[in-house]
Amino acid sequence: MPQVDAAPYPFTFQPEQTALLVIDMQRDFVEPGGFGETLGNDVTLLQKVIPPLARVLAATRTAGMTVIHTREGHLPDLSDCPPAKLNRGEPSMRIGDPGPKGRILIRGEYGHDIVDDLKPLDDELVIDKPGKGSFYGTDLGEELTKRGITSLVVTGVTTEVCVHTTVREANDRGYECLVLSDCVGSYFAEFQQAGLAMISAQGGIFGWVASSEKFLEVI
Ligand code: TIU
Repeated sequence: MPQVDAAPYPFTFQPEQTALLVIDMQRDFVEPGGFGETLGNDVTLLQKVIPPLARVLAATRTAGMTVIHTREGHLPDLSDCPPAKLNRGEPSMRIGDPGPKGRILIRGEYGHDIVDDLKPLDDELVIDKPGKGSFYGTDLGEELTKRGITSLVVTGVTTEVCVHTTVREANDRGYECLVLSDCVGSYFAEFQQAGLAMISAQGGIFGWVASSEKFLEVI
């Protein structure tokens, strides 16, 4: 079985039972004029994730592994967006407001879609999710079961928000998770560091952490 040099100890996996999960690499989070910027963030900080993630995506496709993408967003009538999420904080624009890349975080809008460099292939599953976790309000669990997937290689944004929530949900559902440190990104350097440390602490309380280089060495 392939073994990745990871913290807190090597991560072993069966490629045919492992999926690459690419979380929320949407224009709304990584480009100006989207949801991330309305929350007051410097979205350019997330763009450094794209080149290593593109390499991992290409390698997992070549290896014939399952690739699954997620997108955070809401229905045009906002019926799946709780008022608590809509009203939280003091955003410069709210979810559903018209922005330069279309309505903020609304399914079907240009800003809601995945960046060109990581565009899903036609046969790759794209999960639309209303929350931070990829399991909440979606059929991700059923889709993984259908495909016989038991391990996840987790990438995407942001480390301490959607990536962490998803890894925690996955743990409680019995999945083994490897998080690729340079393929996840945060608007906050200290949260990136702490978020990754929290995954592998306590003997891998939520899973494993490795660089994309270490993962690419074995697939
Ligand atoms: N704000 C923030 O850091 N993240 C989100 O709102 N969603 C995701 O992380 N995808």
